[in-house]
Amino acid sequence: DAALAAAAAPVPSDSPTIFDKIINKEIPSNVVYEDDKVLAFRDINPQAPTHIVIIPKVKDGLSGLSKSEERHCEILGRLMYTAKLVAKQEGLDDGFRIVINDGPNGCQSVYHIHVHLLGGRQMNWPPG
Ligand code: DGP
Repeated sequence: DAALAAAAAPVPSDSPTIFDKIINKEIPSNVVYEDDKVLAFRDINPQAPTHIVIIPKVKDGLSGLSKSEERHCEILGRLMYTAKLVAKQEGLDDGFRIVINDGPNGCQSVYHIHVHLLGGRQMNWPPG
């Protein structure tokens, strides 16, 4: 029936996510950087002493990096550059790591593109 079909349907990748609520301040977050294009806030489940999530305020189809198109190059660069700004702001002068998880194999859980900024401890390679 219709309800069952709806339940079984895959979530459209451009559906709103929890990050829209964070952008709209409908749910609180610990914002460390914000401008007209991007928002950076502390991860709710930190994997390092510093763990910040950096997102575009407008998703524009970017549920994940795998959905990016050439028009997204500017915002993708902005996300990277913001990681550098926030790393400096957080005093990560001995280095840091940025991560973009994509899709099920990448362990992506929120389908609104985001860059993880991790620092404050020695990172390992290869990552898990
Ligand atoms: P990923 O697994 O790459 O999709 O990362 C999503 C991250 O978002 C994950 O590390 C936890 C974080 N996160 C999810 N929900 C919330 C939230 O409501 N608040 C904050 N601050 N972080 C969240």
